[in-house]
Amino acid sequence: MRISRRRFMKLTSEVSACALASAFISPKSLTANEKTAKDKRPNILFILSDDHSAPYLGCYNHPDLKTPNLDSIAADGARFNRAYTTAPQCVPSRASLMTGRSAVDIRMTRFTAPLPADIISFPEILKKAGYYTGLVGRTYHLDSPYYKSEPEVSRRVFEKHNLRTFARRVDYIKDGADKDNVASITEFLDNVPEGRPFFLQLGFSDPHRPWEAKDYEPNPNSITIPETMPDVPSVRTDLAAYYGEIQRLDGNIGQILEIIDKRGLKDSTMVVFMGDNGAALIRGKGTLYEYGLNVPLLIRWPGHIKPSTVCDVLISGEDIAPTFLEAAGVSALKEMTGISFMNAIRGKPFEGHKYVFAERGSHASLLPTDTAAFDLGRCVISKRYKLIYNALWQLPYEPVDMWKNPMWEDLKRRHDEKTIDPKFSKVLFAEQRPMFEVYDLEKDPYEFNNLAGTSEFAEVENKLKEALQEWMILNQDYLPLPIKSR
Ligand SMILES: [Ca+2]
Repeated sequence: MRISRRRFMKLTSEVSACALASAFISPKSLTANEKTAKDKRPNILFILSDDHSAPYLGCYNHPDLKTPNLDSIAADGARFNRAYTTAPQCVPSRASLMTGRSAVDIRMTRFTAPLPADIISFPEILKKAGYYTGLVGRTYHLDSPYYKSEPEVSRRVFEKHNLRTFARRVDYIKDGADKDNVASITEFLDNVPEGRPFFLQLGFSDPHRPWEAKDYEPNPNSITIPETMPDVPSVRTDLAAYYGEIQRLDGNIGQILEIIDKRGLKDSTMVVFMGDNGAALIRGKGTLYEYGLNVPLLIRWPGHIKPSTVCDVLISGEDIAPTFLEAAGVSALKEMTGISFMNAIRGKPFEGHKYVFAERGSHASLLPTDTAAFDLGRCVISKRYKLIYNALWQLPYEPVDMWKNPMWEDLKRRHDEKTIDPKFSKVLFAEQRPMFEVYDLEKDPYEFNNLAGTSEFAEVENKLKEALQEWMILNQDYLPLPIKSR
């Protein structure tokens, strides 16, 4: 059985926060326990999963995934269908989440870069405003992600120049595995000084590869294969393993929500769940396609969001910081290019971005042996269309985090033997990629039909290139601009 992406994301008769101003619930209705104005500032719990594309949750109408806990966040609050990270990889995306700026602007396009000390992150602003702040669980990635396994020379440089900054930026830091998150959040909450609101970023490793949640996997033969992938046994096995990790994640999230609710913090806490970038599936993580950038974004904030709100506005990873700052009653920095989507959350009219942008750079601590390790690309997304600019168009596609992966090896073999649908051979195994790709996301949500260079869509392509040109100039981008001189 196949299912279209459109069906995954289809709006039902649920309320659109963007359209209905009447959906706004006055904060007055929830101030039964009226205290001082300062006390009304919400706690913010920001939960990040690792490598998670938007349709892969029950609440995005996925036909196979059972994710009741995450679905409950959407049911109690809002689900955003078009949230895009600013990069299809952990580090640059998380850097944007933390700073409200593009990874290019803040010099974070090399995966192992530490966030420069002069770049201010929003938790620092919250801390200054009186919040107790913490980073817990899956590493926040921004003191150099693999610091412990970095080569000795890098470690020496980090020490010599004092490049690890996050212990100074927040009150509480604790790296840990997913199984440790309950203990860590408990300790964090115990440490919150009385009378102060908290901000906590809680990271999960699931569903990052390797996929090992065997006990949570559905039967590979019974799952639905999306149109982005050939329906062959190796794909089924791989995808079922991905679903297993998501279903395990959901159980862990349930434990976290239970802690918040049992402590009586439900009404005073804005719970936000988001993927840090898309899934490590083919044409996912590491690419500027939808599966690389379009992530789940769910927000629960009782009394402020009408239950089962669904929102289709374009959201960028850059918008998280200014939105959290507005929720806390603090001004965003002028350097922040993200915009607060608090009006969308509250059901007020909200236009949002005309365009959102993303970049692809180096990956992990790898030498540039293929485009999984090193690729250079930019992308601009409008409400309907997307333009991808492959600066290393001469090189073929190689999926990220899939070295010696049995599924990918199987697809390569099938391509060589010509037993794979040619439409997959074309997009996965071409010797070179196009420099420009343009997709109509409404008609072609799986991005198979490249419209770049066609006369019919020349105006669309030019408009997108102009928007990207402007963004690249303003971000001091080091790549050649997409519109050349005569
Ligand atoms: Ca990630």
